[in-house]
Amino acid sequence: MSRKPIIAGNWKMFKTVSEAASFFADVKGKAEVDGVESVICAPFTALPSLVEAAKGTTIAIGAQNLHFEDNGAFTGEISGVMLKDLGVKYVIIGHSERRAYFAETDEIVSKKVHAAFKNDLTPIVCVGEKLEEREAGETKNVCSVQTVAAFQGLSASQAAEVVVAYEPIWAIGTGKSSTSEDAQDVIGYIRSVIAGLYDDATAAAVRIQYGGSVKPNNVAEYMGQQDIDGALVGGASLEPASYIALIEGAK
Ligand code: G2H
Repeated sequence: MSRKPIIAGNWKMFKTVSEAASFFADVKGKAEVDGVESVICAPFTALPSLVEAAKGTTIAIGAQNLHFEDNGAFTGEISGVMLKDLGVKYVIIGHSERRAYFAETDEIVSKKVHAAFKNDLTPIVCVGEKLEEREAGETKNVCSVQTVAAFQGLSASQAAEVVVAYEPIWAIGTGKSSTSEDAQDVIGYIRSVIAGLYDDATAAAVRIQYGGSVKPNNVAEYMGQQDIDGALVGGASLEPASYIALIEGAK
């Protein structure tokens, strides 16, 4: 089963509309290479203009969150219906920053994954262990629990479309990255968990990214591992030259 590599920039809470436009103008035509899917996950405010700018390019635009209801009295929230209407293709769900700072539980993550599919959005579901969990030898157990919850109630055809991002929390924005061998070990295990939930063919179709201090100079090393299909990248996705280098490095 050949899986198309996917590099997704997670801009987090960075870039105004004009900064996003300037970035896109710089990467257009350059962060587009055969055989690698290029995704920019931007703040909500920048999504309409980015979707417009990305028309006719191979760069997909993603959001970083959604509410699990389609609409309602949820002040400040954005729904899958609204993202679909904009033309957004991907949505990050369950990033560790949302789990830590916004009390997102596995149950909420599952509801959001269903809301994404209901609105034709492809979820990029984040899983990963805290430092103390790693030190306690709980990495695989934590990733298994989070993965099982995220796939809860999905059909095999939906499951095959999910993008999983394995992000060890201690490696996020710290400059400390997991070795590619360690990342492969956990990601291979996550794939085996998905095989247990469905079957080998479904698990073989799921794209699993590594995330956590990925840079242009280490992306190829991760991509060289058999189960690693791309990267979810924060800091190094914010500068055009760096983002282009990440896409080039994933070829
Ligand atoms: C992890 C990652 C992007 P960074 O959060 O999801 O950020 O690449 O800055 O570690």
